[in-house]
Amino acid sequence: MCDKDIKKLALAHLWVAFGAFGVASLLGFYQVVERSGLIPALKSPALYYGSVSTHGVLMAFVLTTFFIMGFGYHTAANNGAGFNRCAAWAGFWVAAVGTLLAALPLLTGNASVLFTFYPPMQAHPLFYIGATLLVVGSWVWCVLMVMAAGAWKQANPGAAMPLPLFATTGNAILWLWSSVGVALEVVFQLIPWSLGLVDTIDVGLARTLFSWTLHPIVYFWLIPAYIALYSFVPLAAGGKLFSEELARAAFVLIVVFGLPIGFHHLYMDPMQASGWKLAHGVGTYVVAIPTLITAFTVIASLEMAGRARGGQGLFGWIGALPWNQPMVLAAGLSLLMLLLGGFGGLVNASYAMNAMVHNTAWVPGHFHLIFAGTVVTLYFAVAYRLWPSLTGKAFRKPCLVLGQLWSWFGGMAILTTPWHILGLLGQPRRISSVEYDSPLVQSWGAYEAIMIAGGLVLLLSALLFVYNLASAHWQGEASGEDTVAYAEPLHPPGKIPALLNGYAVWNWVILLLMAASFGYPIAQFFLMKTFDSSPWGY
Ligand code: HAS
Ligand code: CU
Repeated sequence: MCDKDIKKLALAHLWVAFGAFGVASLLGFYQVVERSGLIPALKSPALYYGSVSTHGVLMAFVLTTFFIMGFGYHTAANNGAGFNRCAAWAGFWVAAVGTLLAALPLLTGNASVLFTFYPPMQAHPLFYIGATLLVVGSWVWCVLMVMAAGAWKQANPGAAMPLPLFATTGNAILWLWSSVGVALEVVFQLIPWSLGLVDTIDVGLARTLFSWTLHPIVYFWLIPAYIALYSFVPLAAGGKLFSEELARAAFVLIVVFGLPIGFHHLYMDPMQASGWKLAHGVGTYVVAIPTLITAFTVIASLEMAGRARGGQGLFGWIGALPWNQPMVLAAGLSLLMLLLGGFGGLVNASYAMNAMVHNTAWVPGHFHLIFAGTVVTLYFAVAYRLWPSLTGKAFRKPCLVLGQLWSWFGGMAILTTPWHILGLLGQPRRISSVEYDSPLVQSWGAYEAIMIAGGLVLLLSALLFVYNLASAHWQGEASGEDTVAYAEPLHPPGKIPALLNGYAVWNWVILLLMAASFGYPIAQFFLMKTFDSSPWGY
């Protein structure tokens, strides 16, 4: 029989997530040192590519997926939505076995294809099979979350679904839609090709299918962070959520508009026409709107809380907020990183300006700031929030919790500022070193050195995070906390319109938008028959 305890289920997921995070952080530090070339003994392009591939897969796929599943199960159970715990454990084990299978070729240098694994780079079949199992495990989670929400609605006809449950369901639906692209690519192209069943595949089609997944996957990572901003932050600040309706609208907009816009990753690729790229570019600007709504609603909630605590004047409320609360501190730091990381995203999304930054160090600068910065900081805060109730133990030294959040912010600032500058100075991304000598290449040296300092601070902060969790879990004193509370809205929503209380209609809208934005661009590979080198003609 499987274990039905929700706390054990959530903890198992979170420990896999944070274990992967710890290993990936070590690799990250090695990479900044290797790239700088300052320690010649550590210079090894082969090791570098193996390391950066493992780092990317662990951070972008393992940390995120396990965190999202664990937090999602916890959210559903704490909001009165039941699901089959045995199926959840089965999903956990499928995903865990997939991770282990993918780790074998990664750690032996047989899957040095980076986290985007674009062909014609080829990995060992085990890598693709392991990644597929990780996704299959996450599908179990998606189906359980959708069913849990459906059962909740049946049991509470006409009632407003709790906001965290509504958002978690939206994330499950988003991921089901998003993962279809990469699943088609892996199952019909990469696995047969890596097994030698077909000689060649159309890399244009592969990149198009991957772009179907690549943009919405970042919102799959982001939604749990926004759940924390809406559902935990106002309460931790001593206030209420400014508007629940706006929060729901933001989640719906992310789910619907996050999907049909992946071509902003393909602006510089030749196989799609400019009209399609421009259309996806316009959609990319639309999907910034829910983030602007989120910033507005969360900052308004914080302002109300600050004023209720006696803050005066235009900005006095900021100082009045309880910055010693990890959740409040994490919100402030992550909003600052979102401001700058989001600005970088808007530069990327501009069809014209993308030419300036594409495939330069600017891009890892962007996604470390917004993902590793904003999103992961809020993952930390969620872990700190849930830990006392999940483990029943309190943190031994609260100052170490705050210190960890500050050091992660500081390290991220030190790491990503030079990265953005290096991008503008033309340094390519995805390479271990540039061999030619020129004044321009020499000018990169100082920034590379600063990045080592950033990487070191981040490594120490990552280790401190794992230490904080482990020491509380195994050596902490009883916390006395059993449940987790969520923020109340300022005006309790009376009747929520059906469109903001479920996704049935939105699924049809998504179907239409996806058919319009990806239908012909994918069909062209079959209609035009430019290459006819595989048994299926692609
Ligand atoms: Fe991105 C590439 C565009 C958001 C992650 N992105 C990436 C890659 C990753 C990634 C991993 O259009 C690399 C993929 C690869 O390896 O090839 N991104 C955007 C845009 C947004 C965006 C427009 N990205 C994200 C998020 C991510 C993420 C979120 C992870 C979680 N991104 C791109 C593009 C590329 C790209 C191109 C391809 C680049 C290329 O050429 O390869 C938007 O969603 C961002 C919207 C955000 C804003 C910010 C609003 C400001 C706010 C702050 C308010 C705070 C205040 C301070 C005022 C517009 C919310 C208050 C402070 C207090 C203390 C109270
Ligand atoms: Cu994107």
